[in-house]
Amino acid sequence: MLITAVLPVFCIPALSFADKVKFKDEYKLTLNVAQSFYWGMGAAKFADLVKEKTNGAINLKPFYSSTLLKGAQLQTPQMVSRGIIDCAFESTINSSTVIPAMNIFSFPFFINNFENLDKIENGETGKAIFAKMEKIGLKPLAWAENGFRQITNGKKAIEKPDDLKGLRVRVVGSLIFIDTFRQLGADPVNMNWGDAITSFQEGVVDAQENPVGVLIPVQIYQYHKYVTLWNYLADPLIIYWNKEQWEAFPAGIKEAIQNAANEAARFEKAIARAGLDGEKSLKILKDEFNYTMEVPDPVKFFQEKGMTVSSLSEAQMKAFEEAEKPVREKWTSQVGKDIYDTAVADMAR
Ligand code: X2X
Repeated sequence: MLITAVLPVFCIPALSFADKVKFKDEYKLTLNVAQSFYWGMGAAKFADLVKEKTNGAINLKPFYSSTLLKGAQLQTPQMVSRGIIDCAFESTINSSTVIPAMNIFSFPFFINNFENLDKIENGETGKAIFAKMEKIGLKPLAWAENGFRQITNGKKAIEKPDDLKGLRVRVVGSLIFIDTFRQLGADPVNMNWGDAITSFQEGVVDAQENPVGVLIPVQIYQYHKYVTLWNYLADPLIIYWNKEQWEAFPAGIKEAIQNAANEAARFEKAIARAGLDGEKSLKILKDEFNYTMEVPDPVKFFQEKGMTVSSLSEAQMKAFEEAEKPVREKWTSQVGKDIYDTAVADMAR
C-alpha cells in the first residue's frame, strides 16, 4: 500500500521533466524576405548559431519569404504567440497591427538617425515594447535591423513634398503608411512583399520604399532610376520566440539561444548599417566576424548602377517633417501618448 502510493509520486515529476527536455526535431523560424537580403543573412546566421551553441539540441530552420504564412506578413505575431510558428526574425512593421506601440518606429520624420534609434531600442521605449510582447505570449530576444527606409521610383527625383503628388506607391499593409503617403498627395497601395516584387517588374506601381538591405538584393535599379535617401522612418527587426515554449526550455538552452540572438543581431545590424555610418559597422564586421561586405558603399553602388541618388539637405528634410506633422499627431493617440513621450525622452537623453 505504502509502496504503490509512493511510486507514482516519485515517477510523475521525473516523467514530466523528461517531457520538457524532449526537443522537437525541428523548430520553425519565420521571416518575410529571402536569404539573400541582409535581414535574411541575419536569420541564417541566427539559425546556425542556435545549432552551434546548443550543440545541435535545437535545430532551427528558417522559412524565408513568409512561406509559412503564404505571404501574409502581418500575421507573424499571432502565429508565434499561438505556437503555430516557434519563432520570428521580423520587422516591427509586420508586428505593428498586433502591437500598436511598434508604430512609433513608423512615425514619419521622427527617428531619423542611428543614434536616436539606438537610444530608443536600448532605452525605456524598447523596454516598454518588449513588455507588451511578453503580455501577448511572445519572448523578445534581441533588436536587429532592416534599416531606415528610403523611397525609390521610376518617374523623377523626389526632393520636396510636392514631388510625391500622384505617385502610385507600394506600401506595407500597415495603415500609418497609407496616411503618410496620402498626406503628401501620393496614391499608396497596400501589398504584401511577395506581390510587391512582381508589381515592380510589371510597373503596376511607380514607387516603393525599403532600406538598402532590401534595395540592393532586390536589384531595385532594374525598375526604378531614382532613390531618395531621406531616412523617413526606422524599421527595426526583433528576434522573438513563443513564450510558453521558451519558458519550458532548460536554463542552459535559454542562455545558448539568447547568446545566439545577441550575436546574430549584432552581425545583422552591422550589415544593415555598413557604409552608412562611416567606418563603424564595416569595422565591427571585419574585427568581430571576419566578414567583408560585397557592397561596402551603398550610395556609390546605386550611382554605379545608373541611379540618381538624392540626399536631402536639412531644409529639405524640414519641409517633409512639417508636411507630416498631422500624421504624427493622429498616430500619437494610436500608439499611446505614453509611448510617444517615452520615445521623445529617450532621444533627448
Ligand atoms: O514588406 C516590406 O516592405 C518589407 C520587406 O520591408 C517588410 O517586411 C517590412
